[in-house]
Amino acid sequence: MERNHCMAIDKESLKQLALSLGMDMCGVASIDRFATSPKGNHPHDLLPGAKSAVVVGVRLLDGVIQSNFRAFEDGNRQAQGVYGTYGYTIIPNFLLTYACYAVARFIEVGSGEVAAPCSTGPMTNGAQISLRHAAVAAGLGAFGWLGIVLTPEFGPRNRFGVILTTLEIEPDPMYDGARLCNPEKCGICTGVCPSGALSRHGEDDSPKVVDIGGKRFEYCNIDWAKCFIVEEQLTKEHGGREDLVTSENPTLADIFDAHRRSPGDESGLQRISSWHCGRCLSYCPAGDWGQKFKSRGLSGGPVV
Ligand code: B12
Ligand code: SF4
Ligand code: SF4
Repeated sequence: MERNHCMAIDKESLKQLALSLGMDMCGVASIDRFATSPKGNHPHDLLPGAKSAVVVGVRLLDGVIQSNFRAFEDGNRQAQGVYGTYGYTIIPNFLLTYACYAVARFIEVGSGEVAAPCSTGPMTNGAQISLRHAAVAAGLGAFGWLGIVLTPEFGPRNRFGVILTTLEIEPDPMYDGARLCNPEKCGICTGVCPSGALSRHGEDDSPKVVDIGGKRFEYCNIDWAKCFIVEEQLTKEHGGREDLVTSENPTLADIFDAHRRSPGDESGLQRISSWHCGRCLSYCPAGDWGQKFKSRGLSGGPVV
């Protein structure tokens, strides 16, 4: 088959392709917006000469998020499997993976430039780039105190995928809308976290401060080991069958040791499923949470 390597890529067609594949958003960042990336996590560490990062995103359905409330508020633990499947492991992870591949293929076939789709999450082989920093760089939203990206429509209830390319695509503007998070007044994410993984605003003298495209963002300090314990049910207190972690102040080494000793899960696609929490994401009020969940009687509100 004859290859057409000379056509120019129309950005709108690229975005339409992403939307037609089940994406809810798509934005483009120029690589200069990653100037402050730590060594090893810069787009050029994955694709030397990359000029643009295309970021696609899917929202999580309200019906999927509310299954978490059935688990957290009604004690219906089976209900959370809906979130595991449709909000985490399978959809949206595979939707993003397919969309990243299709967008990369569209760029390569249409322009002759190189396009590298990145891993999107569980079961897709490693993490090459920070998807959350890329989503901010592409103008899709801004960091919330909880450490992930808020969009005006869906708050943190989104997932992202990234395609790096040597093709120069006109970047979208960075998010410049209304402030989405006010941690001085809110703090719900910190309050609902069952393991205290998220630092409290004002009580922590070193929040993470990042500069992306000349804009300053701030988010909490996250203790990843504490998050893993709940997400993966590594203790009885957090729903596990045994205490795979016993330390009061666990380190990531304790977590990896627990992974080695874990017998693994009997259902689902992950050997150790990591979708058992998501309280910070589920209860964050950004993205019309009150109207979507509280006023419909789907949640009684966060228990802080
Ligand atoms: C593994 C993983 C987890 C693990 C552990 C995370 C860890 N860091 O050890 C666990 C299971 C605990 C976890 C938890 C959650 N996760 Co998670 N996770 C990931 C995953 C797949 C890889 C993380 C990683 O290693 N990234 C690579 C490193 C390099 O990125 P980083 O940690 O963000 O970068 C750090 C530095 O290198 C530097 N940096 C890197 N690049 C750049 C660039 C610039 C410009 C700057 C300034 C700095 C910088 O800054 C960071 C701070 O140290 C990412 C997807 C991804 N590839 O990022 C999702 C991801 C971050 N998770 C996501 C989500 C939703 C969650 C949960 C809510 C899970 C849930 N149940 O729903 C919680 C959130 C907890 C919280 N409040 O943050 C989403 C966030 C979406 C969003 N709205 O922003 C992501 C982006 C997946 C996706 N496909 O969308 N997660
Ligand atoms: S996912 Fe759960 S354990 Fe992890 S930071 Fe959010 S609330 Fe805390
Ligand atoms: S729960 Fe509140 S403080 Fe936390 S990220 Fe959402 S809006 Fe910000």
